[in-house]
Amino acid sequence: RGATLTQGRADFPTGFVWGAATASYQIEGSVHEDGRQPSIWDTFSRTPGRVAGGDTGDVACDHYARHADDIALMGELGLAAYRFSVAWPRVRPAGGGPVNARGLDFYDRLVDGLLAAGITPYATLYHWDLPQALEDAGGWPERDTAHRFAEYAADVYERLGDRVGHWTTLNEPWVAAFLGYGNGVHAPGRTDAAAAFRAAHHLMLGHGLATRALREAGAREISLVLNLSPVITPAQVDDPGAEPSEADAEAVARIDTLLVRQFTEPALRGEYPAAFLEIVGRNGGLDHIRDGDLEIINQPVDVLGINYYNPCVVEAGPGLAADAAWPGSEDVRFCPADGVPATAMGWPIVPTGLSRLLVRLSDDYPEIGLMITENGAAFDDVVQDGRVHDERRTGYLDGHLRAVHAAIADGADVRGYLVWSLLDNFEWAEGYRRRFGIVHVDFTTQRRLLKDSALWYREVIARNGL
Ligand code: PNW
Repeated sequence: RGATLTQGRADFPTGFVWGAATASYQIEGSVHEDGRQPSIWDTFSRTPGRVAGGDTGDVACDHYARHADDIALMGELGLAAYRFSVAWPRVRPAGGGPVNARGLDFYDRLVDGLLAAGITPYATLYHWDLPQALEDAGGWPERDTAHRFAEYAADVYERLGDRVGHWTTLNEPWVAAFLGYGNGVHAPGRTDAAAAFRAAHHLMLGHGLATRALREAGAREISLVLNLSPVITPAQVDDPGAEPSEADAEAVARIDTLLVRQFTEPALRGEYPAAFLEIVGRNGGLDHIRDGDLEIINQPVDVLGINYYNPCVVEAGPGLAADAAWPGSEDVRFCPADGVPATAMGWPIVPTGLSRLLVRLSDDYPEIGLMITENGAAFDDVVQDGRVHDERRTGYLDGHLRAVHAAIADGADVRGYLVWSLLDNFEWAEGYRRRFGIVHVDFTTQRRLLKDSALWYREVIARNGL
């Protein structure tokens, strides 16, 4: 089965879900409003040198105050679905401790507004804004954080569960653990491989505990969202069928184990790969993985959410010994993808990587539904006479939708596609200089402007295809 990408018309299945995604700290602003307390991203972004330009999420897209206008914008685009995240530090400002009803009121208004506009809400419970109080108590490397997460998840479900049917526990536990605690590029900025492995396990334990709590409370659909990339060799960028050498195949398998199977195997099969346990054993030990944890992590979930931006290109050879995002991979070299264009993030544009990934996941985990919960690109957009001619973004989205279409034709059960992102926003360590939106935001005036890619996406949605 070799997914090939087509041009011309491509009709998507009836009921395919079209939408867009955002995350709380990246768009809301109003960080002191209605009882919210700091998250690790408030602390991190206020620490000089951590975020490009010294940017913070203090104002961001001012979505907290402007959500009604933003919902109107979504209506104009014809979105069927909107994926947002709930800010834990609004709901339980101290992490544990009392529930802050005023924080939940905001999501109440948001959900009611979405439903009134005919847009289905997809709620994510953790998109990286851990309450600072919990980090002060040790953060995700501490087991208690997983229990606090499940309590908070139950609070949110209790308030919104009568109107929200689609729930995601975690967004990208790999990034939260290995950029947050491994290489320190993200909050809380710690650099400790052992802490990163502990964080990853406790994130997954939190996923399992929260899934169990939500299910018992009656949640209809529960998903886990992972940042997944096919891991390929340089030769496979151009020729997906190229045979890797034995040494390269070993490098590929190692990175795949750390990026993909570290999460999919416990969540969907109830076990950690042996090769993974061996790496953890050499990086701080296995004591934090207790009997019974894997049963908790392996709760049935309905959908696997996939955030895809680019493939991971590696070969055997002296690698990034200094980068604690990849413990145990000092003999793996991360390679540029030569000969293909890149986005403003420097991420190579390889749409066939998405079809390869989707077909592989549906081969390995045939029982789980798939959803593209993020896909998109940053480019250096310019406003010209009231327009943003972002044809490269449109090209990126078109190419990746063709990859989704090809994977569906190959039998992958892909149920929907959510663009990252609805709005230009706070792009984590990159601040506001990287624009992923299909809607342009002027961060001085807060004016929104539909980019050409948004106008194009509106047409795609209207005709359910390309
Ligand atoms: C995802 N990496 O982040 C997040 O879910 C979004 O919040 C974010 O804005 C978007 O993708 C674009 O970056 C990632 O270094 C950040 O591998 C970094 C990586 C992957 C995903």
